[in-house]
Parts: sequence; structure tokens; C-alpha cells
Amino acid sequence: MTHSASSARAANSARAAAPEIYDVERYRADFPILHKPSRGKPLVFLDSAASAQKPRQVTETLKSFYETDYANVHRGAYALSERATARYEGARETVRRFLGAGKAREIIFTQGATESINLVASTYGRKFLEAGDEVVISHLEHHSNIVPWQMLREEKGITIKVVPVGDDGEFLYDAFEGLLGPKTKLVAISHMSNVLGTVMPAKRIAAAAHAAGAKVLFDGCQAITHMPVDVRDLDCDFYVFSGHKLYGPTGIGVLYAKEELLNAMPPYQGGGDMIASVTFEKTTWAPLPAKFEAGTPAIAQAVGLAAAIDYVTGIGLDRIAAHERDLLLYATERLATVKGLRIIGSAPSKASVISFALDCAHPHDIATILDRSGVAVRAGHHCAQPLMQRFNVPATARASFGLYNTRAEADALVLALETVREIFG
Ligand code: C6P
Repeated sequence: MTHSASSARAANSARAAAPEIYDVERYRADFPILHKPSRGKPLVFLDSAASAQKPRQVTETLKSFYETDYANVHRGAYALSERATARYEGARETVRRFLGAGKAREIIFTQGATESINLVASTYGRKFLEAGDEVVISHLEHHSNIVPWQMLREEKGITIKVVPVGDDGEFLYDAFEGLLGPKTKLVAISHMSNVLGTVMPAKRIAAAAHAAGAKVLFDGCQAITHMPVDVRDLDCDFYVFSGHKLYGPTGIGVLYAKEELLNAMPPYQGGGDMIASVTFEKTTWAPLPAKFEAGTPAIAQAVGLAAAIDYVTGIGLDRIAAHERDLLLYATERLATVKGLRIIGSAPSKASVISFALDCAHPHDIATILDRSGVAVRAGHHCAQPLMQRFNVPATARASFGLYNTRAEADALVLALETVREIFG
């Protein structure tokens, strides 16, 4: 072989092995809304942690589903209903694969993460938790992973234990282990904080909880968009998330639970589709997953969620994570140049959510001024009031980065923050 032939072969194989460049502009082109101006300025959308924008692949799937395959599911004996049922159940299989679950019947469609957690509290919690039993949560939970357990505490007399967080916003693992004991029945922890971006050591948490004889629920509402998740590898008992943060529609969410738990749990709501037979004397339940899906489900939204999952897996969660990591590091560095700005949450394990405060302006004023520059961030307590109390702030401003954000948008945020400084001094 000539030298030039062998070097051409080497170059080819290097090209084949090289990871594909993350072409953010190509992905941005899939999101028409990102190209519409806001207040006369180019939109800089930094609020994906609240709800992500939708790619054309999702909106077009919804449109074509309604135009070609829509009917109610599990009921009709006609072709359209069979097609709709196949699409709906196909969506469940897509979620199963995405989460690495063993069986499609372990995937329950809900309205969102909030409903998924309430489902677990009202069914598993009511049946299996007794007065004095302990549920361990953490200081950085979203209200939807606090309030359902408090409601259960009112009803059953359970105890809620709270894992503290450190000054950097890190999950204090040793303190967590110290809270586990013979009375711990459930550990319900966010996989990633919506305020601080902290990513919890989920696998270690699950192993320790199981060693203490407790079940484990992870609130994956934020984590699911930023990293690959495998529920069997995590060995969690419950995993929940919402479709709308994963570039999918609103009104659809997921509860993953191990089959033996779902079988042992009573139904959540009663109604159509969740029964095997009904008489006035006695009703029996349908098999999984129907037992937990009373009434007409969010059919098109489930199909849209599957399209969103196909979209992000087509890009690759690992590649999205690497892109967002770059944005997180870049934006953190750039924000440090803004006088009087304090980032709240700098745990070593952190994904692309940045909460911050400015010494000269309230977070709501910051968000309002940024909006004038077309920069959309969220301000408030982010449904995590105990965390605000922990950091002694009434609220924070929060910039969250998704698969379509760019370094230039981090620059635009910093530039707009300079305007806030000029106005407030
Ligand atoms: N956080 C935010 O701006 P729902 O509303 O059911 O889709 O998701 C609730 C929820 C649960 N857990 C976590 C960790 C969350 O971040 C959220 C939603 C949004 O941070 C809206 S408050």
C-alpha cells in the first residue's frame, strides 16, 4: 500500500470515529418560535426549565395525528380507533425504551410530574404508610414533591424528614444516610434541582434507601431533559417526569413504577377504562397499565411526547448534555463578570440551570428589564419556597439552558444584565 493510500484510510477512519459536531443552528431551525422577535428584539429564550419550546417534529406529529389517526383509544372496533390505540400504546413503548424500563405496563401516563407524585402519595402512600413511618425528602424539592407528603402526613400521621443542602447547594449525602432508619419507608428526592441545577447522586441514594428497607421515588422533571436516565440502572421504584419540559406537549406526564408495586397499589381514580367489570355490588380492576389510567387519556399528547423523545434521542442525550455543560460553564464564567451578581448554587455536580441575585435589583425587576431586551428568564420562588428560605432570599432570577441555546445567548443575557445595573445603579 502506498503512503498516501494508508494516510487516506487513517483519515477516513478518524472521521468515522470523530463525534459529530453539535450543530446548534441546525437544531434551532427546528424551533420556529425561536426565530420570532420578542419586544422587537431577537428572542433569547432562557426558561426551558419552566417549559421547553417545541420542535416542528412534535407540532407536525400532533397536526398529522389529529388529521389522520385520531379517535378515542381502547374502545372502538373501527380502523381509526385501532390506529389511534396503536399510536398511543406505541408512545408508551417509546417511553419504556427511553427510560430503560423492563415492561411497557410499568409506564403510566399522567397529566405531568405533579399528578404522578400525587398518584404515588394517594395510592402507595395511603395503603402502605402508617402513623410514625418516615418519608425522606430534601431541602431542594419542588412543592410538588413536598405538599403531597404533607397532605399524607395530615391524613396518616407520617413523619417527613428533610435532607439538608450545603451552602453550594449540594445534596449532603452523609446527612441523608444519617436520616435513614428502620422507620424510613420512602425516599422521595428530586433527581435534579429546578432552582440550583444540583444533580443528585441518584444511584447511591437508591442503594442506601433500599439497604434501609425503603422504596425510592425520583422526581425527574428536570433531570430527564439533561441526561440519559435508565430506571433499571438507578434501581428506583418510582420515576416521574412531565412531557412539556422534554420538548413535548403539556398535559402529559409519566409515572414509571416497578410492576409489583403497581400491582399492589390501589387505583388512583375510578372511571372508564380502568375496570375489568362493574356491577353495583363489586368492581374489579383492569390489568396494568389501564388500572391507573381512568377516563379518556391525553391521546395526542402521548403521541406528541413520543415524537419529542424520538427528537432528543435522535440528537443524543449525551451530546445534548455535553452542549449544555459547555453553556453552563461559559455562562457561569460570563455572569461572574457582572458586578454585584451572586450565583446561588454551585454544586460540583450541576446541570444547566443558573439561579442568581443582583445586589441592586429584585429578581422580578431583573426579569422585567431583561424582557425588554428580548431575554426571557424566570423570577420568583420557582415553587421551592423552603429552598428560598434556606438561602435567605425572597426569590431568584433563573436562566435555564436547553438543547437550542447558544453561547451568544449567554452573552446577550450578560449584556442585558449590564442594562439592569445601569438602571438600578
Ligand atoms: N418546575 C419550573 O419552572 P409539572 O408542573 O407537574 O409539569 O412539574 C412540576 C415539577 C416537579 N418537579 C420539578 C423538579 C420541577 O421543576 C417541576 C416544575 C417548573 O421550575 C415549573 S414550577
